[in-house]
Amino acid sequence: MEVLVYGAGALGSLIGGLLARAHDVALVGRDPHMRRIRADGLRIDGEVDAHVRPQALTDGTHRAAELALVTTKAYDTDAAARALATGEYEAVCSLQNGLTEERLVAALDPTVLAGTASYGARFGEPGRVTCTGVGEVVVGALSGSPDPLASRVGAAFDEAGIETTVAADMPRRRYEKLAVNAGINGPSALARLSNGATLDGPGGEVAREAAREVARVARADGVDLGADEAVAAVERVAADTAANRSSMHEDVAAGRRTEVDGIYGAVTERAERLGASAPTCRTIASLVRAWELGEGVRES
Ligand code: KPL
Repeated sequence: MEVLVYGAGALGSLIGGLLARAHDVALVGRDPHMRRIRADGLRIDGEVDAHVRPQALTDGTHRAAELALVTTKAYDTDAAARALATGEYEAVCSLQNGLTEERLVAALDPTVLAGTASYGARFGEPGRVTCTGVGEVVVGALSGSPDPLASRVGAAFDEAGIETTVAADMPRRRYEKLAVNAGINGPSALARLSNGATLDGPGGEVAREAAREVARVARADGVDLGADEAVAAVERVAADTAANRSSMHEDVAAGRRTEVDGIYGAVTERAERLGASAPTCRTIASLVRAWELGEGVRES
């Protein structure tokens, strides 16, 4: 399959690199990472060892492929959609944090699939990415109905050695992933703790409450996600990635803008629209935004 991976951060580089073991992959990212991949290929180390040679591009406009995978930070979704709108794809699939798919649907003609990836990835140096945890990918239609395109994408991932589930319950899985991100990312970034230590310490109750709030918003949106299920998902992911730092913790440690709007903004906007309350998520969002303002990586 021809795949364009839009966003060559840690996860995009890892998934793109794994797919390149079996498919014709073009990665879109920034220099010097792209320049190094063009010169020496992409090296994957850690729990997977591979050296692959995907095409490395710094411009994703006017391309064609069967599948475009969107792996940018949530705040770069609109820019990704503008670039992808100039190309030709049969399907577009998001593997991002936050509920970004609706923004892709609004801007693009091809079918937009929802996806989640539970792989751990850390960006090392240009041309190299470390796999800190082998996970799985889940893809499916946004509507939650069985979808032949999702099955083709799932088969292509499997062919590349990536364990993949083609799910017919993506609406619930998207909210469950949002609960995991809302539970772990903000508290771990604010406390500067690993995922496991975040849940084990005083931040654990904040994390669990944030997850319960996401489950409440999901139910207000007609999606059957119980509070206990959401908390169990947070606890499971925190245990599976106990030694890892969340992506928001990495962003804060590096003095970078975070995905606060993509994750907590999505929860609080939906909560407001659907008449559900999410005060813990709102508080976490305010604290992270206050940090971003103080750091000068946010305008207002
Ligand atoms: O997706 C993640 C992230 O760090 O953004 C989790 C699941 C919380 C793993 O750390």
